[in-house]
Formats: sequence, structure tokens, C-alpha cells
Amino acid sequence: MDTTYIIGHKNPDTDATVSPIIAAWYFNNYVADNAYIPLVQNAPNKEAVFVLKKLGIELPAQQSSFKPGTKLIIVDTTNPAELFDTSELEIVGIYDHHKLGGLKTSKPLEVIVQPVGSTATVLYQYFSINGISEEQIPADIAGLIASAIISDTLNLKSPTATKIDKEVLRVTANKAGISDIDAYAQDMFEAKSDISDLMPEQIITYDSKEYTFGNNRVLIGVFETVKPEKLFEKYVELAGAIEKLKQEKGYNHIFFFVIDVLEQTGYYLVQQNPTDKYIKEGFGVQIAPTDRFVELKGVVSRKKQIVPVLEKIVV
Ligand SMILES: [Mn+2]
Repeated sequence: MDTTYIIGHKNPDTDATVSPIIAAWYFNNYVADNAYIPLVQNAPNKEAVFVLKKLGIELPAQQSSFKPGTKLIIVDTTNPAELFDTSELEIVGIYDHHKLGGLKTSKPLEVIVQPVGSTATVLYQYFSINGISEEQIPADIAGLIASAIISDTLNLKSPTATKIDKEVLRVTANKAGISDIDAYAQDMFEAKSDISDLMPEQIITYDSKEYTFGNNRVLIGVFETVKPEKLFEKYVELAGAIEKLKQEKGYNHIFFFVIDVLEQTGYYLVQQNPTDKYIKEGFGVQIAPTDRFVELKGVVSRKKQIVPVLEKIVV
């Protein structure tokens, strides 16, 4: 049997880590024309590791280069900057919930992209359309779907959360035996907030995505946490890491935001350089020469609140 690998974006968060496993469960059991193998490109974040451990599921293997002609299903991105060179690979399917990012393919393929809170939500609906009932989804797969929704929608509080996410979370959490969703979400967010062993540069890139805006190579990092003060304390090191990364990797701009998951608000790390002007202009805030972080009230979603603003003005 041929092999098809299922893989998400680099710097995998919970959705990008578990969606390949969720998809592989379906394709192996109900399509079964290939051996479907879930992968991650590099080490998943601590929240994803916590989720898999809690549900007793193995971490997917790490791989990010493939022989020409390898079949792939891409989940949770269509942004080439978050993938490897796919020009000689055969992408057979895409399941995602982001804006289209420019990925090209050499053959026709199945593409399901929906504006919902997580790729796991897209997959759940895809299973329904293909005749899979709630009862057929095992408890551990249901637990992965619930976890991905909680993670990507900040427990349904993000503006990316839809009615569909709410309903799929209710059904899958119930199936997985997660009786107190809020307590489980809190445990996930605590796991993600542990920065004790991360270097400043790792914190900036931990949950970062690269974009091309006009002629600019832009990196947008967010760090979702229930302990924002731990990041505020590291201002000097983090600002230094941004400067170093810009020089080493040739980014024109790096934007970094601390997202306070409990207060549902965001903080931009002030650089006291021309990058700051886009934040002032885009979000209508003042930045004083002594400011270290500036609050962008209610801004929690890179996808829905940060990228759409910055891509229009960083040109
Ligand atoms: Mn996602």
C-alpha cells in the first residue's frame, strides 16, 4: 500500500499537532486506500504535549523533508512560509481554517477550508458529511477534537469561535469524558504558559508565522498565556531577541504580542523603532518613549485581528 503523510504548519500548536492524528484515524479506517501517517514538522508546543499525554496518545513523528512524489495531506495552513518545499510533492488534500496562503499544487485535489475556530472542527464536519456519526468517533479522537477547539478558540472566547465550534466542543468533550471543560481548558493554558526552559528567541518564535506584506518579510509572534507578567518581566531579553532575529534571518519587521488568555486582551512588545508606527496607526494607540508593552484591548487573534490590520498598512 502507498503511504500518505498528514502534516500541519511548523511550530505546531495543539490544532496542528492533533489534526493530523484525527485525519489519519478517519482515512485509515474509512478510506483505507493508503497508509495514512500523521506527522509534525518540529517539536509541538507544551500545550499539545500536555493534551496528548492526558489522552494517552503518542506524539506524531517529526519530519519535514520528503522524497519527490510523496503524497501529502496538509492541515491547518496553506501558507508556503509555514511549510517545506512542496514543488515536487503530491498534495492530495487540504483541510484548513485560515485565509488562503498561496500554496500551489500540480494535480487536482480535495480542498476543504471553512471559517471556523479550528481545523479539528473542519475535520469533524467533514466526517459528518461522509456519514460518520458521533457514536463512531472514539473517545480519544473526540478528546483531540475538543482540545484543538479549546486551544484555537481560547475556550470559545476568541472572535474566531463559531456556533459550530461550540456545538462540536460540547459533543466531543462529552464523548471524551471531559466533564468540566473550563477546568480542562485552564490546565491546557497553564501548560502553555510555562516558559521556564525557553530562551528569549524561542519565546518570540514559539507561536510565530511568517508573511510577505508588500516587499516585506514579516514575522508575527504571539504568546498565549495565563501568566503575562512572566513575559513582561523579560522585556529586555525579548526586545534583544527580536533585534537579533531580524538581523540573523533578514526580517523587515517582527511583531510580538503577549495574549492574556484570562483577561482576553493583547499586549504589543514596544521596540522603539519604526516597526512601532504600524501598531500606532493600525490599532490607534499611543506609544510613549518609556513604554515596554502597550495594551491592544480585546486583541487576541492573530488570524482575525492582527494580520488583517497589519497586511493593509505594512507595504
Ligand atoms: Mn488551527
